[in-house]
Amino acid sequence: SNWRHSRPHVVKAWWLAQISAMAVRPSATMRCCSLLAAVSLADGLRGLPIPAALRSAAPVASTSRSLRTVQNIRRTPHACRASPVISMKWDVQLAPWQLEYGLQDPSIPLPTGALESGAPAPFEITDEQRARLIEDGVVHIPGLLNDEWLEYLRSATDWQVQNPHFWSVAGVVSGLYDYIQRSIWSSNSAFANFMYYSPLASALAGLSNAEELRLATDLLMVNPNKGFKWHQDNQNGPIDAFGDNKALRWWVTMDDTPPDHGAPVYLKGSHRNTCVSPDAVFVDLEQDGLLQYPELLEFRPKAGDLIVWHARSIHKIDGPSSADWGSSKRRVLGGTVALNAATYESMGRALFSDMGSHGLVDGDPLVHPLFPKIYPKPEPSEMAERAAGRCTRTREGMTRLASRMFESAGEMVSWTRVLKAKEKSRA
Ligand SMILES: O=C(O)CCC(=O)C(=O)O
Repeated sequence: SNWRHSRPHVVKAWWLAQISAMAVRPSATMRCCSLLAAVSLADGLRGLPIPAALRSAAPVASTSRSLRTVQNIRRTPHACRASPVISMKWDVQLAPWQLEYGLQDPSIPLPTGALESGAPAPFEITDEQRARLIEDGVVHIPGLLNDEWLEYLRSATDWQVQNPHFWSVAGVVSGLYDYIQRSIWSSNSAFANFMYYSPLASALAGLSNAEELRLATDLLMVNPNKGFKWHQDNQNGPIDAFGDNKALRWWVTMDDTPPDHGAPVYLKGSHRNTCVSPDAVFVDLEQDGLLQYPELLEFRPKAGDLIVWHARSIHKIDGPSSADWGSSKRRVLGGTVALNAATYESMGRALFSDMGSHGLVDGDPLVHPLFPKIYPKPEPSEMAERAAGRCTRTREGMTRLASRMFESAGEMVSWTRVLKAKEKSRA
């Protein structure tokens, strides 16, 4: 029984050691990349279906208040802030022999009629909602998912957590989330079907008046233990997501927001800022000139709600003060869609959703099964590529990512040197 208790910690320590080795030794990194590529190509074990989770829908609320109020709240001392212990409370099994490496199919039945329609379910967007997105840079759409779709997405998520994929390891080991996995549409057919048939794509098209949408990236995020401080989004896939009318960020929650944490908060109008560098992720409101956007939009979405925003909108989510969601759940599927005739624009960036082989170069039309069309309807040939396991990470794609990460690490080092030299000369 001692082993049973200590096993998760041993496995976690083992993965941490692997990841640290990758970070500090370039040669080891390259070796790991080859290993990761090899296992990503392997067609692994299949998982088994798990019964659906329970649903609880509730009414909607969102509030707007001033930055000053929220800054005061943030300054309130938190109980137990020190040394939070992240438990593997969902008992995510990360032992290498318990992971899935290839395609996964939980065989969860789709809501009635979804498959037959061959297209996303309809969803009406109002003029007021469209105007809010343009004006504020963010909009809350209550009730995107009906009971059937909500239960479907919850079942898919719970199944995924109980059948973790190899690609979730780094995120789960970090403890930032209880479970986190990017490009989940490509490995798990339940999430692919959600993208093809749920009302999500119709809502996004309605908000942007787009005629065509492609999925540029997605991310399953379960329980953000430490929250996510003020930031803009720059992992949007190989597209120009900061451009005008080029992309939309989206976020569908499967759980009600708790009363005192977990609420997405946005700086109203901050999508128009010109002071935050496109490379930045986290921002400092004062130093980055963002106090000119003093109005906060704080949303308290309910299960099944959607939030949509511009990638430049500055936002955050505060985790619980204990940095641990305990037994409660906060399951979210989020991502970015490219609008209309988008082009492939990697711009030399290290992009976590661009780890496959596609032959596209900057400026090419973004037409490839790795960035699947989801509106007005999915493309059967692209769906077949995914189902055959060919929308996956490859050695070429991972080497591309690794080399770009090294390049940006090199840039960062030389930039820090320049900064230090400047500071010295000033002193
Ligand atoms: O929901 C979360 O955990 C973080 C969401 C977020 O800030 C984002 O997707 O940019």
